[in-house]
Amino acid sequence: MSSESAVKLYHFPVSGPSRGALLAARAIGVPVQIQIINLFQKEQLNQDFLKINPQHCVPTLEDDGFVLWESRAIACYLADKYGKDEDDTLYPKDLKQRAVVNQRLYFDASSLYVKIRAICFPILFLGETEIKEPLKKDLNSALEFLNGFLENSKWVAGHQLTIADTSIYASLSSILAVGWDISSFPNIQRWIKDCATIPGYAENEEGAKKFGEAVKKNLKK
Ligand SMILES: N[C@@H](CCC(=O)N[C@@H](CS)C(=O)NCC(=O)O)C(=O)O
Repeated sequence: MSSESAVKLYHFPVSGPSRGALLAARAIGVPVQIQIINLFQKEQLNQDFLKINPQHCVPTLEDDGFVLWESRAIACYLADKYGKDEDDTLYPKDLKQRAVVNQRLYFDASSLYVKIRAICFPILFLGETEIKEPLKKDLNSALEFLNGFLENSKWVAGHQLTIADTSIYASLSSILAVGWDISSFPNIQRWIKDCATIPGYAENEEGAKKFGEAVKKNLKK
């Protein structure tokens, strides 16, 4: 694929969902042309971007005129369209294996990421300066489940890396960069080390670090 025909990703490295889509693209190996939408400067509300995505969120994908947002939908689309046939592991075609990957993706979208956002959004944008106990417990309960998924499994949806790992790792790396204590989740600790082998890992860490710094800056010392 030439760089002119590369898929375009409207992206902000600080955003966990945006990093999730990019990490999936890197794992799949599809060339991506990145256009930064700086959310701290409200660039998502620029008219040009609103014409592409009236919901004004990143990540947003543009592929030969086809526009898609929602990070996990983007990961599924990229894996289906650009995944290599001989490497049917990132988003398996087998019905049951794919169903488990989908289950983990929905777990991230509806539980893990939501609980991370519930902690960080008020600190980043609403003047909150501490992490309240109920929110801590809520996130740790999701982490218990994640730790359980990894009990007898190298990756979150089985013995192969999938787009569930890229999505969940992008979410988790944000809160790890804030300094979350995961010492009581040994399977997660082991999996995090394996995630360092995912293509695009370093790029994800860079964005997560910026996210962590932005949150920590607003936390009461
Ligand atoms: N569920 C969406 C969440 C996307 C989202 O909320 N993106 C945020 C950044 S983390 C955003 O673009 N916010 C700007 C806005 O909504 O105006 C996904 O996974 O892509």
